[in-house]
Amino acid sequence: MKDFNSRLYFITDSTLYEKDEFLRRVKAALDGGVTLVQLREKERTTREYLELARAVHELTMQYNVPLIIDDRLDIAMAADTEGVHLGQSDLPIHIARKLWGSDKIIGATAKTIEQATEAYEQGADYLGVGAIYPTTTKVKTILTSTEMLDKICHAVPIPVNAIGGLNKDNIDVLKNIPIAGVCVVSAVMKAEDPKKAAEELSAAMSKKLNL
Ligand code: TZP
Ligand code: MG
Repeated sequence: MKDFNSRLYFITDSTLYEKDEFLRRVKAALDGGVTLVQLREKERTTREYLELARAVHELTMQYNVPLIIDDRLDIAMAADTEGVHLGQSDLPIHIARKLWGSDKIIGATAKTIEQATEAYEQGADYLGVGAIYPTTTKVKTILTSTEMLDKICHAVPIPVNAIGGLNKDNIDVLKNIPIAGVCVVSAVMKAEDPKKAAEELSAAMSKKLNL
């Protein structure tokens, strides 16, 4: 069943921690109320990615929070997660949709109205747009203006999330832009207390963005 809420979308980075500590942090983020989790691995072998996907999926299923796999439809299918997130150099959305069916969550990255419209028309369920601020997370990206984010939100009828350098102290910049939520890596992953970080970010979103 395709039922998801991208309000507080937590994207993981396992590179900084041993496996147990990484899983402990993912669990803490879930305890803190994140509504969607993405496993994002760039360096691991296929086997390692699959193994970690299964371990994280065991956790997310306990919280009824969908798990999205970054970049790799094969891993998402093999681990039977709820979704996959595809960038502009990954498998095209329409092919992933054809391969995986209509029930799964397929997210796309978009930085322009053209990319957003194309992803929507090909069957994407949500969009990630950014980077809004410079980010310390390892990523090949350029900044996207809040004006472009606003235009993309108005151009497509699917949920749009802001991403990139966002935290509880700087989300005001998203005020009055009809985003569905925010995506964060560092703000939760690198926090001393990931549960508290997720709770505080959630509270700031309610207060500052009416989300
Ligand atoms: N895409 C655009 S920015 C980004 C991705 C995956 C990383 C966001 O990480 P952080 O730590 O929340 O800035
Ligand atoms: Mg990706």
